[in-house]
Amino acid sequence: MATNYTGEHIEVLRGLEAVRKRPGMYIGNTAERGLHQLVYEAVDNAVDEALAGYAHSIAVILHRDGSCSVRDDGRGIPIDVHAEERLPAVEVVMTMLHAGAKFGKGGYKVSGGLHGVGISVVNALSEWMVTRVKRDGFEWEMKFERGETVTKLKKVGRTDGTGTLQWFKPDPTVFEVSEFHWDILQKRLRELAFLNRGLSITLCDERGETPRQRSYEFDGGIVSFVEWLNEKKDPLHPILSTHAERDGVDVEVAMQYTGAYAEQIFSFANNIGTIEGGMHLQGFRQAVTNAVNAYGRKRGMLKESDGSLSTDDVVEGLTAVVSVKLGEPQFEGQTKTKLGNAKVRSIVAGLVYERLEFFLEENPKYARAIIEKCMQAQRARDAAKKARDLSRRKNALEGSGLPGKLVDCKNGNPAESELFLVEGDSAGGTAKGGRDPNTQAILPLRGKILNVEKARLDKVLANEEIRTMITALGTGFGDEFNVAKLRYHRIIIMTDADVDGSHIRTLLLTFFYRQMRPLVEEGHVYIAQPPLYGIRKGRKQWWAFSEGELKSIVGEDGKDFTIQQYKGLGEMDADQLAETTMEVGNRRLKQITVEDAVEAEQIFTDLMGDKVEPRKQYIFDYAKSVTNLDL
Ligand code: 0RA
Repeated sequence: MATNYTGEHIEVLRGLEAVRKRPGMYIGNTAERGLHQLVYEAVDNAVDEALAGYAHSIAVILHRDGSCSVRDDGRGIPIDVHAEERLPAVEVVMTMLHAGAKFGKGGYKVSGGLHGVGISVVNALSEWMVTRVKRDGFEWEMKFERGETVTKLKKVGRTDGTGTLQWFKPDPTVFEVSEFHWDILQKRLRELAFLNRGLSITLCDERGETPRQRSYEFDGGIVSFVEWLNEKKDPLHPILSTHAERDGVDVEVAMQYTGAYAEQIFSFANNIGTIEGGMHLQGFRQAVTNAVNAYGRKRGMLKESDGSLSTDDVVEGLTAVVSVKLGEPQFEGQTKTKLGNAKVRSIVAGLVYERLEFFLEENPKYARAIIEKCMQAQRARDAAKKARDLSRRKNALEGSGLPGKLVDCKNGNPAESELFLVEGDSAGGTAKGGRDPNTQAILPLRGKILNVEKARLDKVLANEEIRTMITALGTGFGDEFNVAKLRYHRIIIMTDADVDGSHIRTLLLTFFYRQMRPLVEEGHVYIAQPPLYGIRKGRKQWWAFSEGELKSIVGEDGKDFTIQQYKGLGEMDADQLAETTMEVGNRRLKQITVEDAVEAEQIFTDLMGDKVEPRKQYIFDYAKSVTNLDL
């Protein structure tokens, strides 16, 4: 890729007014996601400079005033005057939309954020922004407010170094939230460090009483990623990996089977998590299926009478990272996280088949363990299917009335109907008393039956309560799932704020994600948010949904307030539950996204995994901070 780049290659498209008018068009939304997108945009620019071979470390700092700075040690944004605009290149980059190398010819850019809109969008949506560039012997500085230049480019000192600092404070009149979350940023920065071998990324949070800092640098790249993902599992063999470029597509794959039941395959295109999959993932799955079947047949382990192993069978217990980088990625799908470039499929499939075939031939012992694992998955799947067929026939015989435990709503219109999945019969009773009988249905689920730790997902289906739920939803599940038959457009999980409650929530989310995925993709699944505290003073009453809210209500000393902590739904009466958690208009619901479900799946894997340690750790962490579980 060309690197002889100067300011002149930058194409200028439009001014920034458009961005402030419709921020959602550029960064997705103006809630939590959009706020963090600002950081990603700045970081992506720095990562591109690293991918081009010039930057080696990136430092992200969350400052006490709510601002964020991103520093890199690359070449520094060019400061020479752009011929057409008669402005320094850096000013063009900062104040004009789509000004950047990636849209022009001769640009070096491989990567780009999910929205890939450029740093000028960050500038437009920031109350203020400071850009400092070190290059050509000096440090230069510019300042902006809401995207407008307020201090022209000037020298602020001498330096031998090079690099760029982007320091911005998100505009509170644009964003509904203002706080950056450590967990969210830390996760993405760690991921970027895994995906870009050798790149050092540091996150520092200066906001709390004691600053916290984490640095990520992985010489193993995505091999380290798989190692990390499997830290708590029992691997069946050493990680195998491949890295090659074909036809302009750079492909990296690392994989390892474990004794777990879930598959954990993460795919990326140009550093973006392709949650919806796409051609690279298809190619990978196809190649693994073919290679495992071919080897099993050749060695006589897989007999003619066994049929073929399906893709689902061969990915059970497989942890893998598939990362491709290419010049002009086509992102498709609802959330633009599905890679559409058709040629990528055969490129990935070819490389993975070759590598896996070679590995199996070279390592007969590991190969045997893998084939046995996949055949076991095949047998379990067959057995589950038989059980399903049986229960379906039974249902047909008994007539398909709605389950007796369901307290249905009167309204027959799914678009206006809600189903509350409530933990326990007693909370179910309270919810029944507090509901709007017209639009709100209640289904109590008995907690102990849903013992996540022991429940392999196939077995979950054998569970009476889960089958009741499927009948109530009306959609069927798995291959026969049909979202058009959904009887309630909002499915609201309402559980206690304790370990059992979170187990049930995790199980349900994982189940929806695996067996009824469109429910999650189309935004039908929600989590109810009951208050954590009830507060009284005299005749006044408040509710607090977080520690922060509690503090802001009672102040620092909190004299004369009576504070009641709610641990379970059952501690509220029907009116209280209705007012705080169920009533449209008053309540807060969290809509579950595919990312939330993926996270739940990971927790589920930890909970039911072969190893006891992560389970203990989870319960321990959970006990420490109930409110931190962001599900
Ligand atoms: C265009 C050209 C050159 C560097 C960059 C952009 C650049 C942009 C960012 C954004 C954040 N950090 C960055 N570092 C570099 C190279 C110009 C040259 O020296 O030839």
